[in-house]
Amino acid sequence: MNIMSSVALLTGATGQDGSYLAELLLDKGYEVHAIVRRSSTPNISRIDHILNHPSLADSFHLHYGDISDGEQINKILQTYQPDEIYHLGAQSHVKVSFESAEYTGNITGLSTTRILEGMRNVKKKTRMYQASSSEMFGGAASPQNEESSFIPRSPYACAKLYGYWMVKNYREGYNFFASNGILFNHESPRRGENFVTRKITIGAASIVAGKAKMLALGNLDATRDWGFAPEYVEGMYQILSHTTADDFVLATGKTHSVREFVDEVFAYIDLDVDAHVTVDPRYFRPTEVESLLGDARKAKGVLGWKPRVSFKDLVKIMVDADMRKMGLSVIGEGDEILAKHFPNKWWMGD
Ligand code: NAP
Ligand code: G4F
Repeated sequence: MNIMSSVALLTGATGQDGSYLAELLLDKGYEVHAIVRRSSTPNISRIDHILNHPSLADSFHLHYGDISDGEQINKILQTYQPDEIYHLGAQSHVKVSFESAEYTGNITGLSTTRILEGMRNVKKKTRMYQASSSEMFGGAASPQNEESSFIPRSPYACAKLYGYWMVKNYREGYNFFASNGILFNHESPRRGENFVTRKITIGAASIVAGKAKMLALGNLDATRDWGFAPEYVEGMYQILSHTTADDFVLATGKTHSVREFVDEVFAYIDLDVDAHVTVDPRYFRPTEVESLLGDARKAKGVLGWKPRVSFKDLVKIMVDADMRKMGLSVIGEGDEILAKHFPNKWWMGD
């Protein structure tokens, strides 16, 4: 353990964003601690490569814990006294939140209070990042920025809004350095398989591989502001490195429908959408967020944060990765985009 390193504590390190963020912080020389829940099947596939890395593994420490367990969070905070906490752990699936509303409130909402309360017992001035979400805007008019109304349209969005306000309250009430990153959708080859972008890229690759014939989706008309996840974790780091605690929207400023995402994926690998895509009402939500479009001018102006990967680029990166994972030959434009925008790529592999 290097005594001079800054210490970061992550929740959600086994997820898409947490795995990229762990790599980013380790690359910057941090000692990284992660709270990981015990599961009967392995849940560390996204961070396995870090745990086996010859030079990074020694600075990366996993601790069993659940973000429903305030006592364990307290213990870990007391023991490791982190300089920075990135609270990314959540039940993060919007559709699931309608089926598990109370659970989502507990995990996605109340966990933020557990972290903030734990911080009251830490002696040093710890900085805390809260993974807030564009879902909180819900039905608000586009484009959405830090001044927009919040009109949450799911139990998930309500839980995230609770966490958002707790962060603001502790910042004002206790002078905490606690910041909300209000992130619009961001995707990658590590995206969970039941979010729509990844479901589409895996679905298309499975059709090419002859493993599936059809891809069933829900609402194709919803639009989202989709960016590339590694750029968004860079933004998280910049938010906590800023001189003052504040709230920032991170987004690309472009919105596209689910249908456009399908069209782009299928065109890239020369598949016929009509022959393979169906709509199944099982995937509809009781209340839908029809359109999200972010205005990230504040993050650009104050932090200098600006995403480089376009919608079309994102599609190619994700399709190439899923084709490769299925042992298929790849077109390779995604690899070229990564090489162009990230010549000194700090994350490892897909
Ligand atoms: P993700 O891939 O679903 O990861 C969620 C993480 O939370 C996983 O590591 C998961 O662990 C962990 N977790 C869930 N329940 C837990 C519990 N009870 N105790 C401990 N850990 C638990 O999510 P993501 O896409 O990386 O997103 C990261 C955060 O940003 C989330 O809070 C999400 O709501 C928020 N967000 C995401 C986006 C986006 O577009 N990706 C946009 C805005 C905000 P397991 O691996 O064990 O399941
Ligand atoms: O990919 P999604 O499930 O993402 P959603 O609901 O926008 O939430 C994601 O982004 C939020 C940020 O805005 C995060 F806070 C949250 O944690 C998560 O990462 O759905 C996107 C859209 C929706 O309109 C949905 O109705 O795609 C539509 N959709 C259409 N067919 C589908 C499907 N979504 C899923 N998951 N599966 C489908 O088959």
